[in-house]
Amino acid sequence: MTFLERMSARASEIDACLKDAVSEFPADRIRDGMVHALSGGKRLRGYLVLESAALHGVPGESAIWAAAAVEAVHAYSLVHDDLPAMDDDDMRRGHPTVHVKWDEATAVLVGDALQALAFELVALGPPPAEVKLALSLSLAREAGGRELVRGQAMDIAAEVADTPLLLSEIESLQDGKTGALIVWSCAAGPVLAGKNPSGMVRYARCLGRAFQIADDILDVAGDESRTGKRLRKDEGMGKATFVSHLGLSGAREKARELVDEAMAALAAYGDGAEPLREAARFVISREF
Ligand code: GRG
Repeated sequence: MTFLERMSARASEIDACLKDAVSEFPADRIRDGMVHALSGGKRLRGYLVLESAALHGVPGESAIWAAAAVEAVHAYSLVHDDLPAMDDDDMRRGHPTVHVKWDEATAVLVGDALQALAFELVALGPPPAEVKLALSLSLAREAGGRELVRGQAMDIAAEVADTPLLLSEIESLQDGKTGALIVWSCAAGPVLAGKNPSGMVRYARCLGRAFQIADDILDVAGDESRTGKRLRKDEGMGKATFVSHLGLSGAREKARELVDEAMAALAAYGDGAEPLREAARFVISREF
């Protein structure tokens, strides 16, 4: 099976879990918006949950809830990021964004509902209560004002800053905006297994940074029909990125170094970590 086939098989499992969860909501426009926002996407974060879980001997039926949960948080963050008050995008995953298809109030509420759904999913899963508590606490920390929201706020502030951000500030911004959910996803496997997550966290930090650099490169050199979202926006919006700092070839080189570091973090895990190695190769070669 190729990596893309494996990621797509994992995506089908995650989609089934999300579909079941959302089908229990009242049939209204918020539910329609949730279904819309959850449709499509690579499910890379959910894939990382399921593969880090498999690597630690956790069965798929225990890990699927966490995989669906992180995809619900990710979908919420995209809906809110697309709002006119943030990145102001009209296309996501090849379809109109939620506020374009409905309106801004609906998009705010759909995002709110998706974020709450994530914690419901973690709580509903079969793992022992203390494991679910650890997952909820870490998800609240990664998705909240310490990480994801902090990174997004820095990203918005950088657009109007008088001086360009330092490279270390760009890293901090991106570790929050992009890295936090990737770190949570990779740590979920060892947390579910009651093991130490530090090796997975090391891998995830490098993967998250490489993933974001690839995203910045796609903004400059990608194809909208492949990414399903608008490109060539970063420069006009004054975004602080690795490409704005290092140029295209410098950013590509940096992404390759990060993937090497991610691979080194997996060295102790043996052959079972191959699906995670493939994810690292994918993040910098991807066209979507
Ligand atoms: C609103 C608190 C808040 C945060 C928003 C999602 C986000 C943070 C910003 C979107 C812009 C951006 C470049 C985010 C970095 C993460 C990223 C590259 C998201 C897209 O992830 P993919 O490519 O998307 O995995 P799919 O659609 O495949 O799930």
